[in-house]
Amino acid sequence: MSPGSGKGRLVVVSNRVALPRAGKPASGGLAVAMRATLETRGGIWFGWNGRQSTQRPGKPHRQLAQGVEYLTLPLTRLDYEEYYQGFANRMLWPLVHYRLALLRYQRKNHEAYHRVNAWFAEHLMGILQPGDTVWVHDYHHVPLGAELRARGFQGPIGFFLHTPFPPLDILRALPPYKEFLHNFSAYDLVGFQTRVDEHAFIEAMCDGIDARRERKDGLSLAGSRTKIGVFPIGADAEEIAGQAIRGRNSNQVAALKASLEGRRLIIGADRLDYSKGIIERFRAYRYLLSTRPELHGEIVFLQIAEPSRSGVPEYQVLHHELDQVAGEIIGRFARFDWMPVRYLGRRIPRPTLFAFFSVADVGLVTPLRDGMNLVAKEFIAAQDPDNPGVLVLSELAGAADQLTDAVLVNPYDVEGVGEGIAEALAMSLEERKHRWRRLLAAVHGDDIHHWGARYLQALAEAADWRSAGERP
Ligand code: GDG
Repeated sequence: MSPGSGKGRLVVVSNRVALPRAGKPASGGLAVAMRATLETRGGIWFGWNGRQSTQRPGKPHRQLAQGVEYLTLPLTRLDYEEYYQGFANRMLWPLVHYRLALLRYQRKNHEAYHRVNAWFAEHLMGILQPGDTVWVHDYHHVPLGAELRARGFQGPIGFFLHTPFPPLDILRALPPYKEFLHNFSAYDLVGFQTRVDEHAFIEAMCDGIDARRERKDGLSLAGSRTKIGVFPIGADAEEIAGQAIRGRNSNQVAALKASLEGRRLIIGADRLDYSKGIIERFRAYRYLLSTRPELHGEIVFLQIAEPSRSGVPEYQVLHHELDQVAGEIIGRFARFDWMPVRYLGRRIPRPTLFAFFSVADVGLVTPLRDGMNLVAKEFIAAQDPDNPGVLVLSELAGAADQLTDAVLVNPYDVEGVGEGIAEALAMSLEERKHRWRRLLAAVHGDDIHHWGARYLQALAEAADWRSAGERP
């Protein structure tokens, strides 16, 4: 049996594992899709449990649910500080989002990145069996494939990057960028969200470390072959539509509508992250209010921003800036009977979120850079077909490749985003319906379940191609 055709177990590795909790459905599109794939095929989900410990445990914690094995490990305080906060959050995250001014590089953090990935590989080697397929997710684990190969694992290993991949000239800000790039040649398949990311990756591999192109979708380096592909991640469109319909009759939606008193609702929902362009969005809203007095008292902007990575200084600054700009808008425009902005600094339940999306007139998704952005797709999936809202979407989100019928804006152009919101508010019902139908078709075309199946099929083919290249 060739490595690619193995029908063995699937072993998913990601920074955070969505552990099943009794009676609770998986939250988040990726968690739902991974679980569904693992439950059908049988397999293991391996990764960090989100906690810190004083010592490294001897073996991962094991939990079984619906035929899936969840294996998780805590990080030591030092690994958490150096690998997770230091390298993943303060170096790789800003790097892949093109934010050079925010990079913080320290050699000890880079060493910790390799130390943690080597430690994960040690544990995985005790688990993996012939015929297994490994699927590694995201920038936290780029070296994992090479660590597994160095320990003798020969089965298929795929990698998928959820974030953008920056061009070589940006990547070179990472001092050991060559070593970083070399890691990718251990994988059979490297998947990206968009063509732009794929293109940047191929150029970086060829110009940065002399990889050679083979056919149109492959690279070879030092005798090993890696396939490259684009797999735009999707939302669970049907599930979201169902939750939105049920939620439209909920108490929360009734309370929200009553509080709006007939005013139109503009909504945004993001992790509080500088890549999401939230501050710039507030400035755009401020511009809108300052140039269109006729909208005063007529609209409300509801921003939901769940705090994220709050131990990282750059996120604390962001939090402070958001408080400031929201307060300033209220101070300048609010009337005793009208609040132009509502800002919720916490997470709300998914069904409530989708129900709120479904009654909103405008959805604002304006990241400065985003691998995909699932909120954009979820907003479309949640709309009421008889009265759909309008999506204002950053052209710098991966989702803009598929959602071309949204009102596309450049998030750096504060006035342009303000004009985009005005255009969305003025759009006729006929035009809204027309655009929404096309957008919904695009969201269905890249459904999350389809995404997982497509990636794994391509991984099996890539593994066959790689092993064919290894024959004498
Ligand atoms: C990375 C990439 C890529 C948001 N507020 C609440 C809430 N959310 C949910 C959304 C959505 C998820 O969080 C955010 O997904 P994104 O795709 O926007 O972004 P990242 O977390 O940065 O994820 C990104 C993604 O990976 C997948 O490949 O699209 O580009 O950066 O599902 O609905 N959920 C709840 N309450 C909230 O208040 N329950």
